[in-house]
Amino acid sequence: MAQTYKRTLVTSALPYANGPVHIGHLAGCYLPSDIFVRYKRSKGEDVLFICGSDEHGVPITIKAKKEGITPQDVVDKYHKMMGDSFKEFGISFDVYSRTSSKIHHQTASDFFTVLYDKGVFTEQVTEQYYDDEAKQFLADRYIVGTCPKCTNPNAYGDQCEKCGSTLNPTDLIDPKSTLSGSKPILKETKNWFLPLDKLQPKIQAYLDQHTDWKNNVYGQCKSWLDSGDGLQPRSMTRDLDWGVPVPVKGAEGKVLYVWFDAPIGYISATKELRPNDWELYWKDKDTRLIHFIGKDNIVFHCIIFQSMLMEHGDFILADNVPANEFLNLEGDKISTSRNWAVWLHEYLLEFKDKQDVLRYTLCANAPENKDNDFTWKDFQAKNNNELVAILGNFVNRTLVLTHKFYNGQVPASERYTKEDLIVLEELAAFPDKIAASIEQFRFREALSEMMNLARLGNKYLAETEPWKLIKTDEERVKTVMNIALQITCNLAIVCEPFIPFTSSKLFALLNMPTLKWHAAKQTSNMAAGHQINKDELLFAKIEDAEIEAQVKKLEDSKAANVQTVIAPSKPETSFDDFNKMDIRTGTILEAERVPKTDKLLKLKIDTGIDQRTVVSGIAEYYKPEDIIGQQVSILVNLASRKIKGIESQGMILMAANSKGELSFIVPTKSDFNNGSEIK
Ligand code: B3M
Ligand code: ZN
Repeated sequence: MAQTYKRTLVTSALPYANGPVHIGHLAGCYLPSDIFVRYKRSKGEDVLFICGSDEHGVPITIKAKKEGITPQDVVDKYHKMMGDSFKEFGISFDVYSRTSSKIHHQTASDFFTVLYDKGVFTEQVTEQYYDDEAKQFLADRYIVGTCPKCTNPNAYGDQCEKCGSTLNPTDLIDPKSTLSGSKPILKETKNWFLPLDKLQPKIQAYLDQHTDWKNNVYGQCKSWLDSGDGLQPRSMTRDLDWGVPVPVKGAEGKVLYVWFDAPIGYISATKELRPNDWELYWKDKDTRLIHFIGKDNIVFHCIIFQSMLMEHGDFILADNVPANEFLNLEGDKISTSRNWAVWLHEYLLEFKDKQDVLRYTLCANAPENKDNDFTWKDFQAKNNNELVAILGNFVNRTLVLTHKFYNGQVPASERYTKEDLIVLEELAAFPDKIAASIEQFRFREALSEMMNLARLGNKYLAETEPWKLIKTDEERVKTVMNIALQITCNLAIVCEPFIPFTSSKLFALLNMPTLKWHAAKQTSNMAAGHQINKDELLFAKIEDAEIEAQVKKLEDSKAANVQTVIAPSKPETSFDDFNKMDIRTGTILEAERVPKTDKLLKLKIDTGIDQRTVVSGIAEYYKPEDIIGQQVSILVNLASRKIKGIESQGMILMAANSKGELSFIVPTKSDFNNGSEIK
């Protein structure tokens, strides 16, 4: 609501430290929050920008299990990796903390204790799913099943990612353990619940004060409150061993629910950053708290975390929670497991010093109100047709002409024409226009206004044609070039939140100190006589080959992910039946195609027992000349039979994958002579 604040605390969702950052994360919340904060700093406002790694929860332990390392190893690796790539990409967090830190454990633990002592939680013994093979309760992502709301068959125990519903494991239809794949059993356990049902009226009242939130956010919250039975109690503790221990007697072996501790991470990180005055940012009503998140985090931030803050009592509540929708990649949902993503650390290596091209493209295509798509073709077009052709072109022409006409010294403006005055007036109006869009979290609109300023510059040069005019009216050209330089300087100011690397390069080219936002309302920042530096191109064209290489990389990962179909198992067999088979190692001595067939090879095999002929259907995968000397496994006591008129005595054993490809099965150690038994 319209209120003036003394300071702003901006948080950006704490990413799980279980994998690297990809463009979906960036577009979802990190880039918009960075733009917002950079703009606030440029305005000279008191703002803190908080983030860190979310290091608890089942996503971490699942990853650790998969890689055969400890959860701590997982979070150490990805915390560093994510922190480094955010930094290199220019995401200007004031602090990038982590929830495994001591200060966080203490803060989260204390927070729980306050709510516990106030009697906020309801203590309940309930039946929860338990994996009897893995000897573990199945919380959150340890359990999957069919979503009762939208029938997505891969909903997690805490959330359906398809329809966004928050779930409890017992809501799932046909649940399965992701640890063993088995059907879980129910087992009693005690947990502490946040009674969201009882808190609903308070949450309702809070949301009623925030009808100004983005439609997608407000709408999702409303639908939670208005749905069927309204909000349901939610357990804030888990029977797991990775997380913040529940600080209550009788809760040994339990940890805080990751969505209880993670948002408290914003508070811990602020404490770490400002040990002496962090409370100002969390407890003073003159502070404006804003959470930037992705759409799958809406309910946790807008409802659960705000309820926690309300019940605690010492803290301010969020004034806004701008959430973006999802970014797709080349028309397909970004997926870590299918490697369908553009990974930030790879981008930074492959597109050295081109952070701003990605920042620009992601902002121009931000999924602000609906899901949106990133394509490499569009990335190239945004660079070549906008950054190079509009912004780069204007700046370059201005700098080159200044050197050519005045040896790089800013000329004095002489007399303004009516057209000049209009341009100057428009120039001075840009910062407020851009600011208004940023303040409303409309970053795409703000970015396109910024580019309109470069367009204005191009149009002005095209109309005044200083390169021609210099021959007939030198005095007039001085004014024109002075104005073009003022536009360039103001561009350096207003582009900073979006493309900060370009902004510093521009200030350096102009030989100017970094100017703040308010200066962009002036039209005389570049003083007459000021010497600028030698011109340099701001952006380089991106060639087709670079884009094709990226598209190919994605196609390769698609090919590598063709769903493997596992054949169902055959009916049981007895040991005696298996034992009747005599399988030996052998070596192919000769191989030739069986005439008039595509698949068959006639092989001569040394089995150790004898040398014999076998007809084998492997011709599509192996050329005769390549397999002479190849070791094989052969079933030697198979009744012989005639194939295409050839007596085949035995069968070569092959592994066959779901693509129908074949591979020999051989001992992996070298000294297994022909005739060794396989059993
Ligand atoms: N780690 C979810 C996510 O990465 C979660 C956000 C926590 S914000 C407090 O999508
Ligand atoms: Zn669903």
